[in-house]
Amino acid sequence: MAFPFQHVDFIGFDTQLSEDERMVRSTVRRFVEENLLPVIEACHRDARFPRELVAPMGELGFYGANLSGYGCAEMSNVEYGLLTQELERGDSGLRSFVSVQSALVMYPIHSFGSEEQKQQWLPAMARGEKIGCFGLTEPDFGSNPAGMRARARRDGENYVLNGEKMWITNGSIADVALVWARVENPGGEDDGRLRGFLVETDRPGFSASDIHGKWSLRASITSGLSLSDVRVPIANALPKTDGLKSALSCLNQARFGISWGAIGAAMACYDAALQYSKERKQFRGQPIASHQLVQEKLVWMISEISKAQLLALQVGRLKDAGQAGPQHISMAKRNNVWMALECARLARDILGANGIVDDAPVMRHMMNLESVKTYEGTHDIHTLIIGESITGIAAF
Ligand code: TGC
Ligand code: FAD
Repeated sequence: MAFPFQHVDFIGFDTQLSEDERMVRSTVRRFVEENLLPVIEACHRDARFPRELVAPMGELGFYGANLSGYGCAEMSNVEYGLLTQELERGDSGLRSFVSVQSALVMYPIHSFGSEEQKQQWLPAMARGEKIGCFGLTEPDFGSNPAGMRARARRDGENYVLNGEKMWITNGSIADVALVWARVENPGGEDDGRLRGFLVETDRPGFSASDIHGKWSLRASITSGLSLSDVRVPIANALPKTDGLKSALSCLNQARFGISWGAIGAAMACYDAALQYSKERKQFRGQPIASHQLVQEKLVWMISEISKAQLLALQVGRLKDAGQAGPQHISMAKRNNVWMALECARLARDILGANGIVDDAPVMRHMMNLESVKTYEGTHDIHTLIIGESITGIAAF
């Protein structure tokens, strides 16, 4: 079964995009068609991250693409969204790599780092020469990072870090881990506050071990991090972080990219299902697309994809105008990932038995999207974020 991707645009969405925006999309689409799609099913089977794509993506300016200066591409947020859409049409794992590098490590260095930290890390990360990971989640603290146990004890001109981080994308291949920890510095103004630390992964006491047996995001590396008396100079603390709020502001960037990325996964599933339904014949030699029940599924998919595109675009335009709140981004992440997962399930259904093998991309997308639904704030946590925004009552 080969399903060369057909452009998905039912409502003339492209008329809302500028020429530059369409050009970014075509560049990333071509990259994914030529470099990722030929290897992704094998990577997924072998649970291998296609690391050979890291440098080429750097050459094309995919990392930190919506940041300014330091070798970054200075794209708008909508262009950045189209970039993540196209990456995730290939695979959520590649989009995850780019999200973490860009939104969760480069963005905080750019926003909260010293000039020295920016010069040290951003140009090399933009080129893909250095890789970052983001350590917020712990074994006992996922949805509630405020409860974290990781500690950074001030000792003279150093901080000494101890703690465990879990489910960390890129963990074992990272050159630098951005680790969030609560500061112990009696008498200091940062005592008891959360802070971000740049930890070079070759420091004594730091180790990362990969999580195996995943049935989701198999082409992405997910690790546990262990920090045992890891000493970092004071200069490795991000100077401008302001407690948990700063960590959560990084999530806004990543969640925004995911809200577009999910559309890409949904498009891949819809397109495969549409093409298959026109070829596959059952009962009197008729294509299954001729059955009303099959059409209803396809109509649901294209309707939801179209609505998701408009939501992502509006949030992107708000973000470009500096007016996107966390609640807007939560709505886009929550809706679009849910929509994509439903599309993947419907597409799998339309493909029948052929839907369970990796000749078609749908089961892979479905399995990936189960993680995407959970990470960067679960579906239900985003329900509560939006609920708090409209009622003024926190129900976490
Ligand atoms: P809460 O009291 O609500 O907030 C603390 C302070 O932060 C502010 N704030 C935000 N600021 C910026 N952006 C946001 N999204 C913000 N959300 C809250 C808030 O206004 C407050 O400010 P201030 O001035 O009053 O101090 O904090 P809480 O402890 O009650 O938690 C709220 C909650 C549950 C929404 C938050 O903890 C949360 O979002 N939990 C979900 C955790 C999560 O998403 N983890 C993701 C880890 S990284 C990851 O998954 C990477 S996946 C890899 C990939 O992308 O590929
Ligand atoms: P829990 O918080 O234990 O939640 C379990 C269930 O309880 C969910 O259904 C949740 O919605 C529900 N629940 C929890 N609290 C409430 C509540 N108050 N009200 C109603 N329901 C609630 N983290 C990082 O820091 N960096 C990374 O790079 C990273 N990469 C990841 C990659 C993968 C593949 C995965 C799967 C996760 C990754 N994560 C990462 C972790 C991710 O952010 C967490 O898994 C996520 O925040 C949820 O935490 P949890 O898994 O501990 O679930």
